[in-house]
Amino acid sequence: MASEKKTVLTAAHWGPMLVETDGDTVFSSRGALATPFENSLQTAVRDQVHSKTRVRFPMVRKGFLTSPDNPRGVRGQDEFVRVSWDEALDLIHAQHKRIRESYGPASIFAGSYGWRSNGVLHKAATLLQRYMSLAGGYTGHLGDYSTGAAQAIMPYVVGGNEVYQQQTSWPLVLEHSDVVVLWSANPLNTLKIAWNASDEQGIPYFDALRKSGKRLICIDPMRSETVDFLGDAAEWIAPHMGTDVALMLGIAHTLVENGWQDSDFLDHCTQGYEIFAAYLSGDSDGTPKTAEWAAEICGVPAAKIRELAAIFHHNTTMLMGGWGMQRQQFGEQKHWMMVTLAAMLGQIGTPGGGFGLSYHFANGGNPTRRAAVLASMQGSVQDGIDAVDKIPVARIVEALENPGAPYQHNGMDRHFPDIRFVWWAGGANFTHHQDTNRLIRAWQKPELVVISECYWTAAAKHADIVLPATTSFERNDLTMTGDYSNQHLVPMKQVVTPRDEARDDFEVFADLSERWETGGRQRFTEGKSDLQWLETFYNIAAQRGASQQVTLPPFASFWQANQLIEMPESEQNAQFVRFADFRRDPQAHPLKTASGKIEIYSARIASFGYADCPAHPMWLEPDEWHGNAEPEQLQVLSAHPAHRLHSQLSYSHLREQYAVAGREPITLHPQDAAARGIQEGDVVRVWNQRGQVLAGATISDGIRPGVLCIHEGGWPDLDPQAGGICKNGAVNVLTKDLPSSRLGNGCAGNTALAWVEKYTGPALTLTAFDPPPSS
Ligand SMILES: Nc1nc2c(c(=O)[nH]1)N[C@H]1C(S)=C(S)[C@@H](COP(=O)(O)OP(=O)(O)OC[C@H]3O[C@@H](n4cnc5c(=O)[nH]c(N)nc54)[C@H](O)[C@@H]3O)O[C@H]1N2
Ligand SMILES: Nc1nc2c(c(=O)[nH]1)N[C@H]1C(S)=C(S)[C@@H](COP(=O)(O)OP(=O)(O)OC[C@H]3O[C@@H](n4cnc5c(=O)[nH]c(N)nc54)[C@H](O)[C@@H]3O)O[C@H]1N2
Ligand SMILES: [Mo]
Repeated sequence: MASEKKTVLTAAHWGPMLVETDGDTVFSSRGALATPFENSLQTAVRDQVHSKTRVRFPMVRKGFLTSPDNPRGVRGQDEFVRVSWDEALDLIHAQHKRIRESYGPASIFAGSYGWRSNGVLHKAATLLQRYMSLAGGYTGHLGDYSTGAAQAIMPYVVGGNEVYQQQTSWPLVLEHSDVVVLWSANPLNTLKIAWNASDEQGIPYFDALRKSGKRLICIDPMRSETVDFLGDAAEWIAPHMGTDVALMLGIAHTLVENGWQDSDFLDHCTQGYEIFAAYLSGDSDGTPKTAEWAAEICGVPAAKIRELAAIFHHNTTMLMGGWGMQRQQFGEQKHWMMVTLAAMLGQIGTPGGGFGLSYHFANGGNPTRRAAVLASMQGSVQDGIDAVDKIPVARIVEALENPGAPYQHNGMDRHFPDIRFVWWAGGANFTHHQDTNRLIRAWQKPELVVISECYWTAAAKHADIVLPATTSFERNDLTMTGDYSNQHLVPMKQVVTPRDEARDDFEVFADLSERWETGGRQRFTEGKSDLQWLETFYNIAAQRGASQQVTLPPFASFWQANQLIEMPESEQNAQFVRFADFRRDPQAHPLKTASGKIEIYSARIASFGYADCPAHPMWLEPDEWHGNAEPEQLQVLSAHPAHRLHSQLSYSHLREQYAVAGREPITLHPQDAAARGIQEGDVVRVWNQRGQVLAGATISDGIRPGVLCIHEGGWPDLDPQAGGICKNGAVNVLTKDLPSSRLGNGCAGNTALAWVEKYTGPALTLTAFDPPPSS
């Protein structure tokens, strides 16, 4: 029941927020931390809670409900029928049991990748896996869509994944770096969020950089929001998409031409440079990787490439690598070559020099605090059975298509499981996966698809059973801010009562566990309510804090107070330099690589014999790129969006800030637009052999000619009556579903070509955010 207005403190991936509510209706929301840089995502709580796109009741696809053992109809084209929670859970339980007993635990895919909502208790996929561990195991996933290539290659090269590790601290970068290069990174967008809640310190550091007078260079086919933010302080260099390895090789070759490579560092701290050097000079393959050679491939003039080599060599240079360029075919080569270039410059392990792969994500480089760090819910119950098999996360469609087939992953011979039951909770796989039409075909194969969702996403519309989930504003939780900094501990108190029949994933899986003979609610919940779990996680934080001289108040008074706790700074951590010990004494502080050194050549990788991931960084021509485009084809860039997190918040008022002609915007260079008779605001059709979408034209010289950008995260809205065209502009309808390589099997969403024309067909009404037909 509505009562007095109050302000509740909570948090999302996009930071701590204050929400105005009467306990039933959300009126407004805003950031809770003092920062001069407004984060648009923080204004959408009202829409998140009250959206017409919410799933209101448990729903079952009609053709499934009529005969659950032998379903009729086509997923995605059927009506839905409202059922009670008990009916829905009984139905799931009976089918789950049948499938598990017939085909075993590996036939149940609960890998369920996705960004869910932030919080240490209500972790949707983790709770799903906890239930499945109690039921006897499941197939899980390996890696992620974000850094599938980089996180696979980096352990061979530098002994850790680098992408999720703390960076040389920002105060040192601001003090010591002369040159900062943002290579395929757009922090102004990507720092709006973190895996936990954002600590919101990242953009102020980039602001300080902008005002520092240092030389700033952005290498990106698109003039990103970051380039605009840095303004005159930065130079924008726009290579063809997917050609960064060639560009880096051209720089590396110039270093050698001038005798600028740091032989001392290469001798002491790296392994296999000579083999790479023979490739660089052309001794091993007959092609010297000169600046001129590189210019031909990447489209950056040779003189500029030589200039970059000189700038990097003569200055303390920090190469900040983002991840868009590794979400590509041969993505592994990108950061391997970047580390190789940094090694040749010889500045790795110095304050302000070297490379960093997480300055653009979760505010890497914001120094780690002395902190009381929260514990969080685990994905298995005591004596449960965890994942019995795992598939590389972005190979899900290949797995559905080829049950039992052999495949290679990171040096391992593996076989795809025979998946019969898919449950997704907390992910939007119909927007996040490549080649949507191929996904839709493969998606017909399982016997049962269950989706737990707050909203009618395309995945929900293609399910058999849809369970309405609460948003994080309808339940109690806790979070830290800063994936690296641990800057704050934040209460996430329930803001409003759950809408309609939405329930917490936690309660749903507890109820299903009660139906399982090995389970019982008791085994799933360990006899604890939500608040008792939160108190447990908080008390573990208090113990962890005690060892760092951080004292927390008792849980009850903390929970009552509706205030966040800021952790004290650590002077020592503010001086953190990545690889400093290794640089000082590589013998005493070896890296966790095969040789203990930075591997520019990897004997392990050589032993795998992968043509798509050779044993040292190498330029390889992608299947689809500028160099083999058919006439009129453009390269498809699917960068991460400014005003949402992937598909999350797509339905909110923030859409007004970017939608063009009511659809996802497509950025085209004036030359490419003019050649096609396209004007600002036109509806255009974008297509290739895999599918077609409508999008709204934005014409800008802020993109390299020959490249189009449609941001990832648009909701698919395929119209079977109109040739299957996507009316909203979901970019993954166009992208190719191929692995980065057999090493990482990462997402390669940024490797694709497509044609564009002005759309002249009948007007098609957007239905992406409408619930499906139901009875
Ligand atoms: N072409 C192309 N494709 C890409 C990318 C790209 O660059 N280009 N980027 C890739 C990357 S890096 C990533 S990380 C993925 C992102 O893919 P996802 O992480 O799958 O994307 P989200 O939109 O964040 O999906 C989260 C879903 O969880 C739901 N949800 C939120 N809270 C809860 C909850 O409490 N319970 C339940 N049951 N559900 C909840 C939301 O409504 C939403 O639908 O996309 C990938 N796809
Ligand atoms: N606001 C917001 N923030 C987010 C997200 C979001 O959806 N919205 N997603 C979060 C997640 S899960 C992740 S993984 C990170 C993603 O972080 P990133 O992967 O770094 O983000 P992207 O936008 O995919 O790519 C960064 C930049 O690389 C450029 N780029 C693409 N291809 C190439 C290329 O071939 N060469 C070069 N030089 N540049 C290229 C793009 O134009 C873009 O400006 O962001 C996180 N932060
Ligand atoms: Mo990601």
